[in-house]
Amino acid sequence: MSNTLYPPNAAAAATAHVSGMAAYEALCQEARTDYAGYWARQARELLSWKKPFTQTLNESEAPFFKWFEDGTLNVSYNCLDRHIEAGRGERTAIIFEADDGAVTRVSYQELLGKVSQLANALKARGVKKGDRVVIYMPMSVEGVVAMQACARIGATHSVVFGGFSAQSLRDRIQDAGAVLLITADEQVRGGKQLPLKAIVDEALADNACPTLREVIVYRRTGGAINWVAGRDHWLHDAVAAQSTQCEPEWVEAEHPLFLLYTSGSTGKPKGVQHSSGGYLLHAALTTKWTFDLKDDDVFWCTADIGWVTGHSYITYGPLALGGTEVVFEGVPTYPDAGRFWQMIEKHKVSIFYTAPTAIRSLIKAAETNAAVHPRNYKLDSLRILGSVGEPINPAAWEWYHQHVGGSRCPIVDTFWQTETGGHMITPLPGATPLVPGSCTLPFPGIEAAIVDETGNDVPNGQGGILVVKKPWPSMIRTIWGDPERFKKSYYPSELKGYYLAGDGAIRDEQTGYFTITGRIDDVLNVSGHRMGTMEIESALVSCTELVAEAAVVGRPDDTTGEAICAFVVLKRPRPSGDEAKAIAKQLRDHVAKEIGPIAKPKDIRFGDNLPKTRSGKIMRRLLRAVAKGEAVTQDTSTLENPAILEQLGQAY
Ligand code: 6R9
Repeated sequence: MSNTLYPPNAAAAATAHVSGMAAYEALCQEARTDYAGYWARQARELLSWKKPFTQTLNESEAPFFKWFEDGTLNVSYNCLDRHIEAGRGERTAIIFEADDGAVTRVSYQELLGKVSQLANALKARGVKKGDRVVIYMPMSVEGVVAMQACARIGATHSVVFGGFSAQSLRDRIQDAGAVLLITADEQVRGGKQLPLKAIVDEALADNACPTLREVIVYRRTGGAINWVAGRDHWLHDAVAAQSTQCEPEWVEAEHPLFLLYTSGSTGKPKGVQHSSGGYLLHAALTTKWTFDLKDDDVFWCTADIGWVTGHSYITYGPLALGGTEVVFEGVPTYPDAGRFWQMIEKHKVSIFYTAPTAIRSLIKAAETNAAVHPRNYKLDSLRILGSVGEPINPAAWEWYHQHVGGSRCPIVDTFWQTETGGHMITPLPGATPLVPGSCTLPFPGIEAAIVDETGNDVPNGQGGILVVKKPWPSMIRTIWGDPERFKKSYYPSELKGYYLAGDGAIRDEQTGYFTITGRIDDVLNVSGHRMGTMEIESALVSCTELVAEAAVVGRPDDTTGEAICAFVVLKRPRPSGDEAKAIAKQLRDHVAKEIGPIAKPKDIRFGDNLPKTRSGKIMRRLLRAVAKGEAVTQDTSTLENPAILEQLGQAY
């Protein structure tokens, strides 16, 4: 954390939804005084309920908390119909920019028509409230429509990121017990056409997913694909005869809106289950306060809908508020690394939300190619910048602030997780003085704290475990099909009933500001993507013809935040030189096939065995030092075979 303090711009702060620290404090105070009352007020003011709730929070089955339990609503009604009923149907909901730069604008009225047609098509195919639908789509209007259509009929969606492999997709379809899948023929990224349908075919091969009845395919490129008659249907055919009206399914507030699989400390990804009412409330409230979204804003969140950020800040939050947002199909570096800046200029984006890893790679690009430096673009439409997914280092923060934000835009460094549904610790742009590298203070109503292993508060200035002391509306409800794992992972008995985030943090002695110090479990954060070390280890050892044993750790990386480093013992003699390179490539390809390209280890190191204690435990701390290229200062006297340290020094 740096020491520079950036107070909010007074003129801009004056008109903010939360204007000034006193207003922030007052909200926090309201929540402290009457916790349930505070959240009930927000839920009544921000959401439209079919049947108003009378019970705000039910803690009787803690940690399975229930919010707004006896109320009913529909998420898609809240995101679409109510804006049209208020006479705002002609407003642009989505400005879609394709990989090749083609732009499509979709109004709220048009979006509702598309969502209703697909919702009707799903119903016609027998999809019912509570059924699970997997969405494996490119960044597209149709991807958002697919999610909203599920919400409209009360089907629970589970979006799988388009970069995941057939194996990962299959695991998720099976775990969710999905009945239908929505995909595209191909996706287009960086000028390349990449398969989606072919991966779906592979995932479904050999009747691997018996619950899945049908596949709906959006024609994005028209590329050649395989077709299973009876199972596969074109999206345009499925919706052609459907009405643009569809009565929303009014669901209970606790009805599962979606499952989203994420990595934990064990090998198997977990299906994080979110609610309808509580989730939507926080997605909307954080979009309003953290981004200060107003009618004349153009909001752009660069995340993919396959991650939670795309759920809360593309599909749900901005639409719940009737905002106008950019949805982008492509990548930040195509046709060149000026793409983001060019798009901000073109669409007059006023709120821009991206990940530190993107910023760091664009800094690098601008350093080597002056033509893609943000100073070449007209970025004066910007008024607020955001960061998410990993800690933003002060140097990247300063560059983002100066060169993208013209030293006038506050940066909201938003700390949150798939499990939290929305922002937990974040500055509010019209209130909070900023410190580069710190996510500053909890969102009003979020009781974040730092404790020791027994759940006792630690003083400011002393690091500890990040917890949330009280339940909040958008929290994870359970892990799909595994309530025990939910309790064990997030509410371990020694933590006094606090939610365990899995991150370490420290609060500044003077300001009380939070800085996240990184995961305290075996989860890595590579380019803002969460991955379990065990997940990658299982993928490596599943290459049974080659691998005897594998251990995976993270090491710091200038661009991606963390990089994956794998230590591998082969079933054959330890290779070196070109042979080692070839085997390393084979292993990377294997991991890409098992999980997806994002999980490919950057470094692979081969040893005759792994460093273990005499009791057989892999010495991970030592491996982390080796991965960093640090001298091993740790006591290695308990090492069974000290000679391997030298072998592991070589990375391929
Ligand atoms: C939204 C999202 C969650 C993990 C989280 C933490 C890291 C996210 C951060 C941050 C520091 C921030 N993280 N935002 N660390 N500062 N502003 O990223 O969800 O994919 O579940 O990852 O990401 O380690 O625990 P998810």
